[in-house]
Amino acid sequence: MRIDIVTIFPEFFGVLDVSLVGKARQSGLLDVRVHDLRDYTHDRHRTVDDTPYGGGAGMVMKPEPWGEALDAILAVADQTEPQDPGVSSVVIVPSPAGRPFTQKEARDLATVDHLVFACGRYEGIDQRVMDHAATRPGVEVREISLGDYVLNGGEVAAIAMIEAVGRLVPGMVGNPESLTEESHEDGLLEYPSYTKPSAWRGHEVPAILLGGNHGAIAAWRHDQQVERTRRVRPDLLPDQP
Ligand code: JEE
Repeated sequence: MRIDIVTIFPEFFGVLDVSLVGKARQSGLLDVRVHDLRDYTHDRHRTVDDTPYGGGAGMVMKPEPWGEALDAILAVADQTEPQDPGVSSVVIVPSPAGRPFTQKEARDLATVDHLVFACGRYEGIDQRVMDHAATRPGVEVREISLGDYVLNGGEVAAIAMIEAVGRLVPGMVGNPESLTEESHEDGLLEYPSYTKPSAWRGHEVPAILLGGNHGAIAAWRHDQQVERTRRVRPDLLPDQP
């Protein structure tokens, strides 16, 4: 999978050299490239923002640098076979006004060959950038929100999305069994986990887990899942009051 990231803060993405995503990059499974939006400006001050039409607070990202950056990055996608009608690139625009990012979205994005993350700052990106990109053959644009809270830009959201997608890319994870388990998800929160020692600072591991009765352990774990879900995420259970 190829991932291009456009941002005015390329240094945020240093974290992608680390851990699972870092290993996938070393193995060649993930090809991640970070682009500085200011490299696509032409003025002395490398300006990327301007005042909003219609007034209002803050600044908006100018369309021209974004247009040139996406022209360069999507030129690769344009070269794919004309008789291939499918989507070759998905442009993801992190936005507080996007549809919510979910595990389902992550699973879908993990099947795409080319992802482009367009990370905005200020009050966001001129809407015509997204509208124009969506007119390109083979390109789909998705405005996606990491969650219902306000960040200062799209970078942190993009990093979270790349980690969630990256671990699902086929051939990538160190532990395929943990992913099989996730795909059989029942929509409940996880049960609590314990490891050695069996007693620590006066807290005991639940006795059922030490007994080796695998049927009883499975039933206890399921019970814990239901109880925890009712307590902290009742919205996940069917038949809401
Ligand atoms: C991308 C700029 C900052 C702050 C106006 C008006 C928004 C933009 N889950 C998520 N939260 N925030 C983002 C996100 C934030 C971004 C950009 C993503 C680019 N910003 C910004 C304030 C506002 N506010 C009232 O409603 C809330 C706009 C994000 C994701 N993904």
